[in-house]
Amino acid sequence: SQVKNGTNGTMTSLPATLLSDLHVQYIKSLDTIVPPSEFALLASRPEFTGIWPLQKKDDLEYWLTEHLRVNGVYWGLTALDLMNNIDALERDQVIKYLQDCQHENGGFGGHLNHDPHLLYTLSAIQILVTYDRLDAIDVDKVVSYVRSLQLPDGSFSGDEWGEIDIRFCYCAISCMSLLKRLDAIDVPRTVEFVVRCKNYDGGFGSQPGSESHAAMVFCGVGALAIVNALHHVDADLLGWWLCERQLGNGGLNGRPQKLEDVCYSWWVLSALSILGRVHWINKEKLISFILSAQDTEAGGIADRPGDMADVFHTLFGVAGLSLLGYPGLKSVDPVYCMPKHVIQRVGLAERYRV
Ligand code: GRG
Ligand code: ZN
Repeated sequence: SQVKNGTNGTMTSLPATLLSDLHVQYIKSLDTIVPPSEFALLASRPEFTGIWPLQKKDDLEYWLTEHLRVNGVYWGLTALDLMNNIDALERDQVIKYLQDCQHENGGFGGHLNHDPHLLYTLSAIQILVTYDRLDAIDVDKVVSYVRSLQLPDGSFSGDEWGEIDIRFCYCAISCMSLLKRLDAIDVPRTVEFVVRCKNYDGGFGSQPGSESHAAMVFCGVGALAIVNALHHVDADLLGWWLCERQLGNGGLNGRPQKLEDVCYSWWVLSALSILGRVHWINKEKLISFILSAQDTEAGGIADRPGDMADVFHTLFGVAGLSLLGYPGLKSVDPVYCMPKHVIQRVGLAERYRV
């Protein structure tokens, strides 16, 4: 461990390595933990499947983020597989939970009895593909759900309420690609909309005319990569904007004048990786920054050193380290944000070229 002056003047110890075992325990600890006194009551509820995924139930945050459960399982499971511990979650319980989250219209809710949305539908498909269990659900229904959300200008709304942004184009394209059903949506029109979100700085915003933001850059570049349309990206211009996201402390921000955050290790680095320009940033400094955001006692990774860890930043920290070639981690696919061995198994690897 390195030793450094903390902001409050005390000496704090910074971890010099990835504490994988601790992070595996942290992710496992988010799964269930129902006290025996509550178990009988919970188990008697019709919606109970034995799993209350990925948040400790006694946290207030559990209830505030209840709509994010299916995403949480995807973040946790992917991080676990990259750390060679996919079996830390109960596969059959997760599959049953997802089945219970699928609606009659084919879409998935973020949790039991929650409305369907593209964000959760993609997470559910990612989990099922990772487990090689698409047979557990009605795939045709998912395809017709996603297809029903496409608008005449090629964009997608996230659900029936009609919020539109580039994230949902990515979700639809990734989802249909994983299901081998890109034929079911209008891909050329989707590409047209994504290209309209591109800015003079080479980046992408959430909608046409919106400021470039690294998470939207991932969505734009990822979507274009999947459908072999990367010729719409100026790799040098965008690569320059992306590498300018690195700050003096090694961390990356999501747009100019903003703070560093571990999740941009994914949004920025995945795009640089797709464009073949990871070497444009200082890898060693970014690795140190990610490692410094680990919780060395309870496990997990936070957005930045000293903040509370969560499963979202744990995935993006681990996935970022994987893109940086950190030892002992499985390779992650920069387009799908899934383990590369899974993307290879389904025959979708190396389809994209800059
Ligand atoms: C398969 C990895 C994967 C994703 C699916 C939903 C999605 C596709 C991508 C978008 C995810 C998203 C919106 C991430 C949030 C990024 C983020 C930290 C936004 C915060 O923005 P601000 O303005 O923070 O609050 P800054 O950093 O700009 O101060
Ligand atoms: Zn973040």
